[in-house]
Amino acid sequence: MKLWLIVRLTALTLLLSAVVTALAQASQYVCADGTTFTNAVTLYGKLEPSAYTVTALGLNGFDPKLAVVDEDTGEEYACVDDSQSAAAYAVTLPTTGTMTPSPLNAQAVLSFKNEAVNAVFYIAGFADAYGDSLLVIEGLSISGSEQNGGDIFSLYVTPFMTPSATTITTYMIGADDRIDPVLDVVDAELVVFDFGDGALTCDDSGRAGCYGSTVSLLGSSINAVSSDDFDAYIDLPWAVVGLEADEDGYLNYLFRAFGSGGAYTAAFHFGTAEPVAVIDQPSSSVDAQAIQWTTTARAAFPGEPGTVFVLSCPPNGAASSVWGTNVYTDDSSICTAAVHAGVITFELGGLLAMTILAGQSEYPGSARSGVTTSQWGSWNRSFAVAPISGGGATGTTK
Ligand SMILES: [Ca+2]
Ligand SMILES: [Ca+2]
Repeated sequence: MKLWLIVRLTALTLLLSAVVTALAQASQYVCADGTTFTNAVTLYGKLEPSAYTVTALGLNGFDPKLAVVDEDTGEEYACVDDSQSAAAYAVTLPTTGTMTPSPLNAQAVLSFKNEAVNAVFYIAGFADAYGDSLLVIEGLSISGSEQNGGDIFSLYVTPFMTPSATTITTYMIGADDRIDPVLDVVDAELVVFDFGDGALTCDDSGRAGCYGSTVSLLGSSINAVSSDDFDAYIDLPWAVVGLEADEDGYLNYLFRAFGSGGAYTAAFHFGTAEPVAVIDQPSSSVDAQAIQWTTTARAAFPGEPGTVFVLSCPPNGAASSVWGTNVYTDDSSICTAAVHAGVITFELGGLLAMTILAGQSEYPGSARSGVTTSQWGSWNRSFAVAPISGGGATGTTK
């Protein structure tokens, strides 16, 4: 298990020389029948010999499709869009509410008889649409005590997930009377992350010992499985996702249990949205608008969410106030936020692409690239920044 994870992380370092491009390429898959997954959300996990049911459900009308592929051999186990078998699938979870049964759900039944499989799960929208979905894997189990490890699933965080208003929430629901689930977000050494606002672990949601703000899962359910208040979930703020993903691009979840283990269901709730602009052209040909280090989006750049501005910060800048991480309040200094995001430097300034985004419910602060940003609660408009090739000292991705 641990070895497999290290292999995964090692493979990723090969991609880091061209982060944005590599991420975009890695999120695509074409099925044997020609079905194309563009801007797919990708999940990796090891499946022991057993039977599994994998279901991708859409929220708010999102129409998901699902492919499951063998990471080692490339064998395609499933490529499905609308599955009659999942049309009546019922889910009630804190972050999804009670989901409306839908014939648009995609479902694959898998069976591995002899040896474990390193599976890759691709989830994308019909006609490349963006939206919210829930991926459910039934048939999983933990054997032995927690000291004997657990199951690792790695979610690949792609650029088009970052601007989504939906946080990434992962559930571990006990499927028998024995198991007491425990869920962690870990690094390559299986050490639980802690960015200073609490370890990324959850034993029983709604109680102390569970990261962030959660409620009990008693009353929740997935398909035929009713949840109880020993079950766990972790709802990650975007800032935490960004901090972790900057290091390796993956969110690595460790599903484990206290005591003797047992059967469980894993579920991942995530959303996708239009990517933050990455403009690929020489800096000399970019028509950028010059701004100052104190300039804010609120004061200088009206526009609807999705509007992109190409801007230029002068050299020898000084920090001004910024709230948030990756996604910033619109009254933050644009240039300072770009330094924090690693797009430009104070010394050299440089070019950046700013995308206006919708309001967020939370803007966590963090210290990065010599800039410490502040935390803020709900704010009605925000922005993200992205590099322009050739534009800044540290923003170049080529
Ligand atoms: Ca579908
Ligand atoms: Ca528990």
